[in-house]
Amino acid sequence: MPPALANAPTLPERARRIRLHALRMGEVQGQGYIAQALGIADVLAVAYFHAMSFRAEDPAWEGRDRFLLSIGHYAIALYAALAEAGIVPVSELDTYGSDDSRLPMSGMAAYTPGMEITGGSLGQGLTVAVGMCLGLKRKASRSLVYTLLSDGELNEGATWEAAMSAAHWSLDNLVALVDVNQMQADGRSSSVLGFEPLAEKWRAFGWHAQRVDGNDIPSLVAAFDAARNATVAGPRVIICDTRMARGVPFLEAREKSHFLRVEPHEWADAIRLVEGAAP
Ligand SMILES: Cc1ncc(C[n+]2csc(CCOP(=O)(O)OP(=O)(O)O)c2C)c(N)n1
Ligand SMILES: [Mg+2]
Repeated sequence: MPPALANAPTLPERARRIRLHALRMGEVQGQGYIAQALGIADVLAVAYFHAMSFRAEDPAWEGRDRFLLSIGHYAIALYAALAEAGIVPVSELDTYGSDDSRLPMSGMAAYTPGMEITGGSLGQGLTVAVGMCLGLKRKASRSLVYTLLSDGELNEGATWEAAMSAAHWSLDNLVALVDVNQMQADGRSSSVLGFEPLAEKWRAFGWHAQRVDGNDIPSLVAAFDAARNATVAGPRVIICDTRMARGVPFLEAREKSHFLRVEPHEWADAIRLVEGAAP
């Protein structure tokens, strides 16, 4: 291993820093999609610091793997990862959600380096990913397209239309990541519109499907490796069961976790808890 890599932060440390960046952004607004960011931090750490090829100094490098954030409201989580990756300056995170900021509350491709698509109108990320994968294949590119969608987006018909298309075109350069945090704006996912058995559904749609604990870094590493190296034809999906607000127990306990309001004095407590969890 080259010395630079030997000194690189571990994946748990990357995940911890992603959580801290997200909490600091959350504190700027006093509220927001912080539970999603804390829940998905381990997945983002493994995506950016184990699985994906990118150049921090050249985010539009043609040979990069793409990361498509379908769920625009998770932008706070992706900004945290982009900052940790050196694509967005950490000092800029303080501008999150402010007028004229490059970091709007919902992710927009035109504003932010490293933000590949404008998400937020839910259910579209996978459709865009399918088109992008087809285009990359035509160019004989070896890049992979990762796209993060939420369990709420499983309620969208377009998601399943895209899933069928990806299998039809045998898109083995596509890796969908589904954040199953069991929550949506209107309540628990299982009461809004049930989607189980989920891995079996994706398999029936022609996908190589794995289901893992999305807060367990070794399991995620194994799943990302298997998704890349699987010799089967067709698209891959990693279904990630995550816990909202992971790492901050008093926020994990909140029922209405889709959009958290956090009292001013609680931010420091939350940051202390994550800082104290140094691996
Ligand atoms: C097409 C569309 N319909 C509705 C919304 C409003 N909306 C914003 S977030 C959200 C919840 C979606 O579920 P999920 O992403 O699983 O929620 P979370 O896990 O973040 O609580 C909804 C319905 C939207 N952004 N786009
Ligand atoms: Mg959800």
